[in-house]
Amino acid sequence: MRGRFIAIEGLDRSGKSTQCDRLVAHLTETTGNKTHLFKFPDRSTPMGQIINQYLTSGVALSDQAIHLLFSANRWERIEDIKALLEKGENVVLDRYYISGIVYTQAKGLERQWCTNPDLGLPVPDITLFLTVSPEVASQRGAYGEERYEKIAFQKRVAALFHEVAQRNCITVDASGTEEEVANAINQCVETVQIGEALDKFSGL
Ligand code: T5A
Ligand code: NA
Repeated sequence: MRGRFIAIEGLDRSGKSTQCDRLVAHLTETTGNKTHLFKFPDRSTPMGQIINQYLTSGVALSDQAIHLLFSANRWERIEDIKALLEKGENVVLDRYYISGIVYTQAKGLERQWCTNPDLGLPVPDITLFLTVSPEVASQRGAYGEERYEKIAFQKRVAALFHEVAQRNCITVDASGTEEEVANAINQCVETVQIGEALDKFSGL
């Protein structure tokens, strides 16, 4: 049987990375299978390094160009992810194509244009959307250092995320303690049904 494939989405500083680490530990323990974490953007690849420069040091790229790089950065890791799942190992994703679509759409580009480059990516068994108000997120450590960490922009992203999440995600309140959020996530993950074949992403 193939491994579990779980994505965690949310706003900047909603606690995704903290919860992904906890979920990896939880799945390793409860399923007895190896569990791997992939974080998007993956800043370690050559494309990821350009993305990192764009996010952190004001390198100029058109909205279209950076969007396609974010998508290509997912495609460049996807064969590795599929191979692990087929071996029966679990994969947790820290952001995936929903982030890709809503952050660019929040800049004013069309939903369909934003979706096209990610069509065909494998769909997770479950996507959890961590919700926290942009005001609460902005109180958390090191906020405001990266390009998109501005409250007005985050509010546009949040509105789009909430709309998309109704059909594509299970929403988890992430304003509680780390422990409370982790317990809520673990409960959601226990109910997941795993089909044999991975669906291909065909739109939100
Ligand atoms: N982006 C990304 C796109 O535009 N298109 C794309 O296709 C993709 C994939 C960087 C940016 O790129 C954009 C979105 C982003 O703007 P990123 O590297 O994932 O993406 O950056 P962030 O989302 O900002 O990731 P962060 O690591 O900054 O935030 P996390 O992972 O949500 O939060 P985390 O766990 O690191 O926690 C942040 C702080 O809060 C504390 C932690 O200790 C930490 O200090 N914290 C809590 N505090 C109180 N209560 C809790 N429950 C807490 N949980 C964590
Ligand atoms: Na950030």
